[in-house]
Amino acid sequence: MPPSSSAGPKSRALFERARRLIPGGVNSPVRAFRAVGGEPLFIERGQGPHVWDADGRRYLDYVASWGPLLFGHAHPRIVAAVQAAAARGTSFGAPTALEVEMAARICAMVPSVEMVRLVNSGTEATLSAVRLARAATRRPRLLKFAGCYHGHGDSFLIKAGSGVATLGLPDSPGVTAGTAADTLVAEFNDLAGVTAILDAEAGQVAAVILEPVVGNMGLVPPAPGFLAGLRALCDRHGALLIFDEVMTGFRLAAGGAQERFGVRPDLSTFGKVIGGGLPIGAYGGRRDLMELVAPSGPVYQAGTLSGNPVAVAAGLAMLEMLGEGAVYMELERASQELEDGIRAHLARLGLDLCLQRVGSMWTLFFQPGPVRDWPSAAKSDTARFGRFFRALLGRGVYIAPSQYEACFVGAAHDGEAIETTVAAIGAALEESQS
Ligand code: KE4
Repeated sequence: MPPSSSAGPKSRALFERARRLIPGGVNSPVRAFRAVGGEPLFIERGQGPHVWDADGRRYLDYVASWGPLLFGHAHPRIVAAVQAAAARGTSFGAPTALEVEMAARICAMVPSVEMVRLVNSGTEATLSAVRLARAATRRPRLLKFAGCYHGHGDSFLIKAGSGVATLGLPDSPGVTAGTAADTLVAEFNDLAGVTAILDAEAGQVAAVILEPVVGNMGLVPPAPGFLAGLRALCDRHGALLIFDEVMTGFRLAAGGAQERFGVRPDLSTFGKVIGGGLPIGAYGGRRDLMELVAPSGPVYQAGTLSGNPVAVAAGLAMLEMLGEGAVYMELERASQELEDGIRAHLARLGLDLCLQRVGSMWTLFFQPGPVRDWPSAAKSDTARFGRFFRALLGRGVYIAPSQYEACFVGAAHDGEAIETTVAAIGAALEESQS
């Protein structure tokens, strides 16, 4: 079946049924295609760089499960690891050797992580890291950045990115005024703004949390000196620096964005890649902080399926593959080829659009740019992005269904896939110019 710019009959029927049973018909808002119009594709299977929808249509996939699938869909080594682990039992509620190996790998790959706790999602990782920071500093406030997304924990749903920005929900009902009062918001890349808040809130800020490279307002890199400036400000004010590397971890480098930019946080959060597509999260960092976590310390955090052997087996297979070859060089080469191709079409068509990329994460903003923070990201022409998204889908390329998300190149995107993508983007840009 040829690809289509809109959902086929089987996806539509599934969506109709789903909407009666699941809020909005989806188990996560950003999947609902609300920002790009039309109904979501229901995906039936994936293989390498492709996914097939319920109507049998094939697409080159740049969502990649929102980041985890660095080696594409259904990689044989990950599938085999999952099958073998599941055959030994899916969960024990007891420690297993695999979890120790995973902790050792994370600590070896990310030098700032001296100790780590596995959880089941990025949200669990970030809310646990913030609880730990508040306990360690005995301070109530958290400073985050507009447009950054750290999962759906109450403290984070203040001017958040990702689906919150996509749906235009500035904050979420259900978050109490008290909780919101303890979350301070600065603009990304604005050190002066951070300085002013930390000065005004002297002694009250437990931590500064950020995506060191933002994926959740679209791809926004840190300005030169921004991350190092935050490190110095946190040191001066006795606040902890938390890098939320749920999306960037193990993707932008073996040691994540902190390796790429050479800034050492006190705590880091992870997810996605370390689960190989299965549910997982992790938080870790300085030993003196992590030893405060129960049962070694008083900061409580728990999880029935934390360190689940099947998820950890998939993640270990992923990390093993990351350690074996020049995958990051491969990702950089393919991503650069994609960027060069898109820029050539923008020049050919005389389109003043803003393409931003760090490593294998990229976003084409429908505005001249540059996009440095949420206010600048929010100037994007989201209606035009929606037309582009659908024109691209009709040409068999499936990117993130929101202007405020990153797209992901994977090791399975070979030369042919990149060439096909570049051609489709060129045609979709032409079609959606009006
Ligand atoms: P989860 O709870 O969704 O596993 O992770 C939350 C999270 C935390 N931190 C960062 C930097 C993240 O990107 C995420 C989740 N990312 C979104 C994609 N923008 C997940 C997609 C979704 O919400 O369905």
